Amino acid sequence: MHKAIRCYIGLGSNLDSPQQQVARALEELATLPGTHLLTHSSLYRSPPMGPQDQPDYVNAVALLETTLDAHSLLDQLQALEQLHQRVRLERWGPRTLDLDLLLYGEETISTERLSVPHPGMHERNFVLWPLSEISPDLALQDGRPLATLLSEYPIGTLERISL
Ligand code: A4P
Ligand code: MG
Repeated sequence: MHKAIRCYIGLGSNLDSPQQQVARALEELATLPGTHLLTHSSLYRSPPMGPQDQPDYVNAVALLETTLDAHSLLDQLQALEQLHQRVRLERWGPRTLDLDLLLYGEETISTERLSVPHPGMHERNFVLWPLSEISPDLALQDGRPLATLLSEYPIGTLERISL
């Protein structure tokens, strides 16, 4: 048993009723072993980053407290993706559910399966803005305050759609 660690999960979906996929995934995160869902952001809609010939995304960020180690948590996240019948086709392509481990406590992790902090998180407004809703005072590992990143990656076409 590990001590409880706070971690942030980025959720994304752009297929098969994305809003429901994300809402359901939030409920499922709350049922993971050794894990509590502390809070989550609103849901946000945004145009796709990457290939443009795919539907808009719905994104959210959840804050968990878990006794799972980071790789066990990744196993659980991938099992949830499978539950949502995610099929991996192309990089940055459409998906029913994408669960990214954004931050795991203060840890920096670099293994074949896992890069934490998630490499793209600090330059994606669909991660930064939901994150700021639940943890406005957060600073990244390199010391940069979230508030600074928000000014660099403005809300733009990201649209808050529900609580
Ligand atoms: N992996 C390594 N580190 C992590 C981590 N911190 N969290 C590995 C989760 N997984 C991590 O992931 C590939 C491998 O990354 C996994 O097997 C895991 O071992 P994947 O999700 O199957 O691959 P992918 O989704 O095709 O690539 P990637 O880079 O994860 O895509 P992203 O970065 O998730 O981007 N536009 C909008 N508006 N909103 C979105 O949410 N998402 C994407 C996908 C593209 N465009 C988007 C959005
Ligand atoms: Mg991913």
